[in-house]
Amino acid sequence: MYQLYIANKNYSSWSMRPWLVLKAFDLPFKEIMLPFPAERNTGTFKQDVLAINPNGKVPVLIDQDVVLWDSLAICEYLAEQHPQQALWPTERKLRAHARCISAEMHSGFTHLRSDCGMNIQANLSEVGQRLWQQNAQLRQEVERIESIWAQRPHAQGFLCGAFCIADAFYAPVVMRLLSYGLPLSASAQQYVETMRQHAAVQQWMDAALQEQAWVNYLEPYRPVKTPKDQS
Ligand SMILES: N[C@@H](CCC(=O)N[C@@H](CS)C(=O)NCC(=O)O)C(=O)O
Repeated sequence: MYQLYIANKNYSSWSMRPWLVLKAFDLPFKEIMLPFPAERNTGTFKQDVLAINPNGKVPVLIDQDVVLWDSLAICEYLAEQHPQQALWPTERKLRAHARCISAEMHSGFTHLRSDCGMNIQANLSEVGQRLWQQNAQLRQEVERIESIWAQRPHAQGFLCGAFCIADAFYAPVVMRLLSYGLPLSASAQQYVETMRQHAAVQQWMDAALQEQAWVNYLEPYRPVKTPKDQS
């Protein structure tokens, strides 16, 4: 059985991608959570990940004697191992499109990624409004994401029709857009809803909402909870 090492579901956008692919395609795996430390460079997270992966990051997939890191490499491996399932679309042109938009996500959208870190529990719509007004590059990136989503074959469907790796790559984007309440067209809102209704996405979100951990260096916007706030 595969072993997938991930970090906190609330924060770890890269972990979410292969986890969703494994769940969505019903591929049996054991999940191993290595939580981020509360403060940067503390705790055992880094040494625990380095013990299995020289890159020192999650996600990591272990398949017997094969160790894979990097979400895209993991998803490509899974697609290769399960050719009978359409992890990538079966149609050649659609598959090429799915690969391009996944790679575009993997290597791009730096403003969205750095300014709007994934934080499923948080309602950061006020922060989102401010960022939206101040950051033209963020607006351009969201515009590009909307145009990618608008190319999906059916308004109520996924990026290439049925759920595939490309959707798993855009799932954390959906989480960010929700937390930061960034303005979206009706078509993009429909895609957000389609994603939210996917059983695997729901499972990930539910688990993220249950988490108690507060990772200080991934919380640039929410005020730290004081004992008084919690009472
Ligand atoms: N490109 C990598 C990025 C992996 C990554 O940055 N993972 C984060 C967690 S979401 C991590 O492990 N950060 C810990 C660190 O950098 O020390 C992938 O696709 O898997």
